[in-house]
Formats: sequence, structure tokens, C-alpha cells
Amino acid sequence: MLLLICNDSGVRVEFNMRRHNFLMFHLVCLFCLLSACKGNNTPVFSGTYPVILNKNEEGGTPGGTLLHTLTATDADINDVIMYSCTFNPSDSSTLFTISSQSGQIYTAASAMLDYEQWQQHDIYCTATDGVAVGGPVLISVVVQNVAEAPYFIPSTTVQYFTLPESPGGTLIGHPSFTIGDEDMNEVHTWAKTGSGSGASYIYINPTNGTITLSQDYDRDTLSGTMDVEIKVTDKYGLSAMATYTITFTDINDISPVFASNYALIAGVNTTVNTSFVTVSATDGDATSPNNEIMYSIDTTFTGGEYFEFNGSNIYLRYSIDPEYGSQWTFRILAIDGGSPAYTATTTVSVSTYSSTTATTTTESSAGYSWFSDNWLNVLMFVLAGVVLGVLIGYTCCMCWRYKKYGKCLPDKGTCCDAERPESTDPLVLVPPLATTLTAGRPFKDPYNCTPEPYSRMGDSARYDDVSLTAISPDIQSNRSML
Ligand SMILES: [Ca+2]
Ligand SMILES: [Ca+2]
Ligand SMILES: [Ca+2]
Ligand SMILES: [Ca+2]
Repeated sequence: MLLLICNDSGVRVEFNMRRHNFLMFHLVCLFCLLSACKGNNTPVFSGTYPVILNKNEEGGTPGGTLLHTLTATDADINDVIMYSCTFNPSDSSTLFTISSQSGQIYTAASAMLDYEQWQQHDIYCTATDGVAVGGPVLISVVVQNVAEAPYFIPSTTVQYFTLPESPGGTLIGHPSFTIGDEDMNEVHTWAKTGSGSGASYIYINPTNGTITLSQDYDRDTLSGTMDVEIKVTDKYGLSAMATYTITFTDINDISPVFASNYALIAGVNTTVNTSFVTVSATDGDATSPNNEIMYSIDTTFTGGEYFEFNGSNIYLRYSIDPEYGSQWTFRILAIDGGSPAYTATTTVSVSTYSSTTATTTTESSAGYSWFSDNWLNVLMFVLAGVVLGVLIGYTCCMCWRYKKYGKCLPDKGTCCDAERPESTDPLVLVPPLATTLTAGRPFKDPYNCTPEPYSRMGDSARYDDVSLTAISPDIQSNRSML
């Protein structure tokens, strides 16, 4: 050991055996250090780097897939090589697992590559023997896109719509879901598949999925529910499908209808305080209350002293006395239960008759009828007209005969229907025929037949152109013609 000694005689250096041993120790250490530095080798990666790995995203590269094995060598055979890696981007570290001893690089078991998130992962790896570090080398994992199908958010297979029965062109609605799709820059197209009871009634917008009625939907004639299957397709042709179920509600769009007006006949014997007639109307709406009908009577009607309306029935309050009227007309209203309500009106006409045997009204197809609705009535009416015409004609004939001949009918037993005797009774002509005969004796028809001019059978000469002497025998021989 070297000692610096200071005293009055100055500074001196002293050395002893302990100091010698210390120097030797340091020399040995320096020798060992130099020997160690001279013998260590750095691990060296084998193979060609960088390594480019093209891997499909998602299920194309499942978790736990071996991507690459690092291999480094060390000339120092006893050295143990350890591997370690860093990532770019740093978040990629969660996607891979590295075995520090084997140098194997895997995709993480619980994660998958996602093209839409990262298209490339750079992994920088080194190898060390504990003293020296080899590397880094680069392994690039390039993520390949895989087409992925669209899906509904929230996940659904059925969509429900409700709207009133409506004309064509009415917007039914938008679907309550949105379309999800992992692919970038996607384009989705909507369409109906053609199946479903409502396929012919629905138009679907191809770009946004809204649906409208392609034709009128009449709830009053149709079931009220239909469905249509729709499909959303992405640019890769992948699709998702759902069913639209559409329910149509009934609206009050049809008025009540009476079958007809009512023409009634009531008599003195019509039963009092029983239903005189029941009116009836129908409503074409599909459901209640739109097709429910309430009846009422026009409060301005006349005949209130006789008729009362209750429900759909008309009652006779008192026995009819024809002296106080023979004709009443009033209106019955049929009002449906919709909102707004629709009203129909029918007219009830009541006529009286005085029969003591008839007690009820005349019933028609709607309960009661007109006189002309019965063909027997019409036939009897025509026959009565014919008989009346004959009687009138006969009467006129009688009047004419009376005016012309002074009597309505020929004397009984004379003229044409009586046998005439072979007679030479003088015939006496009466005016005006007498004036046309210029010869012979006076002429008179003893049978008082009409002395009208006539043509004799087989002879063109006229009776009033021949002489009395010449005609007299002919007259006798042709009396049957008179
Ligand atoms: Ca897609
Ligand atoms: Ca994708
Ligand atoms: Ca109605
Ligand atoms: Ca309706």
C-alpha cells in the first residue's frame, strides 16, 4: 500500500507488504475483465428480414395462429438467447403473443385482426444473450380485407308497422333499426324478396329502406294484416333479411245504407203498441264502431200523434182514424259509430186504408211493398180497365143508336133475327129513300129494318135506282139480307 507521509522533513512515500497484495488483486481483476470481453459473441438472426406476412382479417386468421418463428444464433454455445419485440402501432401488442425463449409469434387467442382498424402491424424483435443484443429485425403483418355481411342494429328479424287503411303512395314508415357493416365505404341496397302476402302492395326505397303503399289498401275488403320480406345487400353481395309485418286499421270511410225507402199501409185494425215496421241499414266498414248503426227519427216529422220510434222499430201509438189524416211521411236516420260519423236517411210513408179485416202492413223485400210490386195487382188492374172500356163503348153505341134511330136497340122479334113471312104486303118507303124512287107504289119495310141503301147479291143495280115494281119481288126474296 502506498502511503503519503507528511512531516517536518517533507513528503515521503512508503510501501509495505499489505500494499503489494492490494496491487496484485487489481491486476488480476483487470486481466479477468479483459479476458471476458474478448470471448462473448452477439446473437445473430438467421433468415431474411424484413418478413412480410399477408393475413386475412377476422376469422381468416383465428386467434392462436402461429405467424412467425424468430431464429438467432450465438457463437457462444453456452449463451441463452432471449427474444423480445416492440410494436407499431403500440396497440398492436394486444393482438400478438411472443415467446421469449422460442421466438414464436402468435395471434393472441382473444383477439383477431381487423382490416377496418389497422391495415398493418410492424413487429420489431431483438435477441440477446444477456450481454449483447442482436437485431432488431422487422416482421410486418399486412391485414387483408375480408367482405363482411351487413346486420341490423339492434339485431332483429321482424319489423312491425301499423297505419290506417290508405291509398297508394302512403308512407308506411322507416325501419327502427340501422344497418351495421364492418366493411369500409359500404353501399347498401334495399329490396323486397317477392315473398310474403303483401309483396304486391309494398314499394321499398332501394337506398334508405323506407316503405310505401304501391296501391290502395282497403281494410273493408282485405284481412288487415300482411307481411313482406326485405333484404339489405352490400357491395359484395352479402345480405341480411327481415320481415316487415304491416297492420292496417279500419277507418270510418263508408256511410250506412238503407235498403230502400219504406212505403207502408196501416189500417184501423193495425195493432197498437207493437212494432209497426223495423227499419234496417247496413254499413260496409270492417270493424266496430265504424259499422255500428244507431237509428233515430227526424224530429221534424209529422204524425207524432200516431207513430213512435224506438231502436229500429216504428210503433203505432193509437188506432188510426182516417178522419184525422190519411198520409204521413217522416225520415229515419241511420248514424254509424265512427268519428266523424256518417248518416244515411230513408223516408217512411204511411197511408191508411179503412178495411175492417186487414190488420198489418204490407211487407216488401225490405219489409213492405208498393202496390205495383205484386203482379196480381197489376193483372187485375188491367182486366178492370178492359171491362170498363167495353162498358163505355157499349154505352156510347147505345147513345148513338138512340140519337140516330130514336131507340137504343132494335125491336125484339123483328128485322134480321126473325123469320120473315112470304108476303106481298105493301112496302112503304119512308124518307129519304122514298124520294129516290120515282115509280111504283109506296114502300115500307114491315119489319122496320134499316132502309139503308145496299147492293143486291149478284146485281150491281142499287136498290134506290130500280123501279118499285121491279124491286119488290127482290126485296121479298132477299129479306134475309136486310
Ligand atoms: Ca360488408
Ligand atoms: Ca372487412
Ligand atoms: Ca261507417
Ligand atoms: Ca273502413
